[in-house]
Parts: sequence; C-alpha cells; structure tokens
Amino acid sequence: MNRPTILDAVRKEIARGRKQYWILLDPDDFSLREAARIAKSAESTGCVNAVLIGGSLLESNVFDNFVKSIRRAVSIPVILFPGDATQLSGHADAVLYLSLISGRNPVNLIGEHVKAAPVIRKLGIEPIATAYMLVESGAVSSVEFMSDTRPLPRAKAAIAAAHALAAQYMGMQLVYLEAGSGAPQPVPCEMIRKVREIIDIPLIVGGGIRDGRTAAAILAAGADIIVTGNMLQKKGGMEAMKEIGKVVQGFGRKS
Ligand code: 1GP
Repeated sequence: MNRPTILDAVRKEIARGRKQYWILLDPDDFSLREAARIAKSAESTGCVNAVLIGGSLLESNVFDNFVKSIRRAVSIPVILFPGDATQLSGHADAVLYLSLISGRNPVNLIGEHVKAAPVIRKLGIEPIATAYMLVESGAVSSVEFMSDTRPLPRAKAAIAAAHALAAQYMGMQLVYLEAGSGAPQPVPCEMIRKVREIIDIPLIVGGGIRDGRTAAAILAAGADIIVTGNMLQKKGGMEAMKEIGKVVQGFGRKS
C-alpha cells in the first residue's frame, strides 16, 4: 500500500530540478504493433519518461489490447489520458483523472468521473487528479468539439492562472495546459509563466509542440512536463522526438 506512486516519482524528479517528456499514443492512429515499436524506441532514447494513451474520439475497439501491448513493450510508466470513462485498462500504471476545468460542461467536471471511479478502483490503477485546461490555439480542437466547451482565450493569461489556482485549492494534483492535438500554435509562454507563478503543483503543457526550440521556450516559461503526440505519425517524427527529448534532458541538467 505504501509503494511509491507515479505521482510521487514525478514530484521527486521535479524537486530535483528535472523536467519530463511524455509521449502520447492515440489508439486510433497506430496499430498495436506500430505503437509498441514506437514506444520501445522512444524508451530506448533514454529521454522519454512516460507513455500516455488516449484520444478524444475512439473509433477502434482495441483499447485494452493497445495498452497491454505497450505495457509489454516498455518499462517506463504507462499512463491513461482518457477521452471518457470507457478508456480505462488495468494494464496501465495510472490514469490522469481529468477534469476539464476550462469548460462548464458538467459531464467533463463530474459525470465521467462518477462512471470511471468504481472501474478505476476495481482495476487497481492510480488515479491522478488533473486539472485539464484547454487553451485557444487558432483552430477548433477535437477536445473543444467533443466536450462542447470553449477554450480559454489565449491572450488572457490571468484567467488561466485563476483557473489553475482554483484547481490547486480544490486539491488537484497536476495542471495540464492543452492547446489540442496538432494545434497550429502551442500554449503561449506568457500564460505558462503566469500559471507557473501562481501554483505549486506540477505543470504539464501539450499540443502543437513540434521542435526543440518550442519545447525549450515552454520549459523556460515554467512547464515541468512536455507532451507530444501527433508528430510521431509524421515523416521525421522520431527525429523530432529525439530532438525534443534532448532539449528536455539538457534543460533538467542546466537548472
Ligand atoms: C497532448 O494533445 C497533445 O497534450 C498532443 O498534442 O499531438 O499536437 O503533439 P500534439
């Protein structure tokens, strides 16, 4: 029962001044074999700290097998990033228990949580209470459309900071600033800075990060963890992943 949790390990790394790099694999985008191969080579670079699995719209019915094949392929943590309460699997180590606090849709604030809670308990995976904040990025994201919520205005850093602080006061364990998968622009650095200044809990930033330079700016603004997903489907995706991984590792060493 007193085993260190995934969250403990993340907090410990951050306390040591280390940044983290997580990659996201959407079961709709890769075959089981492809996903396992990508996860394995990501782990072998030594600069990817965890694999997230999930998606806004799950068209395939292989979720559990998908998680299982990645679990078998790697020894780094496998963490669920579910679009809804159906995306759960006992083969994962943990689940981001996401509350879409940028929106006002009760389904994403409590509805899916109630459905998921007994399942998570039964499966024995670690729930990590995560304040999920969707940020305007110049295009309608899948999260925006599927959740029927509005993203936070990108020029209003103070509004984002107030949401993040509210989440911390409500006892949430992580804040996740999300521009949306394939976003034309990532979360603005000014917003990351403002959120970082006001909260003490770890800060994840994802969406639209495609190169080392962008990753460096986001880390410098105060992100603790960077997530990329989409680019792994693209030509040169593995190289971009390595480049970002090196930046994240180097950053940890410098600071
Ligand atoms: C995870 O949605 C992101 O937060 C992933 O975004 O696919 O744009 O890397 P990309």
